[in-house]
Amino acid sequence: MSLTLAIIKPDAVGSGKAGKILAHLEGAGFTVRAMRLARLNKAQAGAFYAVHEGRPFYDELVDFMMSGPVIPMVLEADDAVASLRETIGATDPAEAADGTVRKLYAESKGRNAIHASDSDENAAIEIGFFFSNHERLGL
Ligand code: IDP
Ligand code: MG
Repeated sequence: MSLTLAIIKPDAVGSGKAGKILAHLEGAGFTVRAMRLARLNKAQAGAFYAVHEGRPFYDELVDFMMSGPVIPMVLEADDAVASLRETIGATDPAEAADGTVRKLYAESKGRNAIHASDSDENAAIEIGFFFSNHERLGL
């Protein structure tokens, strides 16, 4: 078993889809090991997505991620990072496979309902970003 970080993004929380997305993730076999509701400020949203700094969509992405509450969660599964990427689908919902979270619930490439870590290394960093007590939680 391994861990990854998901974030239900402000578009999905704001439109009342968080519960359906959580049920979808549980139905896909993920176990929720930690979860909270957070409100990111500009510095936090900018730091979380620092890898994208300089890209044309960076400012829009930071503004979007601080536009409303988000729900970060630690998910556990076999090969959690790759499994979650498959479960959420492609970045752009127009290109996401049928039955994926983004195909079902995302509005657009920018407002795409959910974040998922892209490597074990980044999962560890991103879990630490939201769950500073993750060692105490046994994660
Ligand atoms: P990912 O979330 O599928 O890993 P990344 O390429 O890491 O996709 O991009 C991070 C986030 O930035 C995306 O989830 C999306 O919200 C936003 N984003 C990426 N590309 C674009 C774009 O071309 N236009 C608008 N927003 C984008
Ligand atoms: Mg990414």
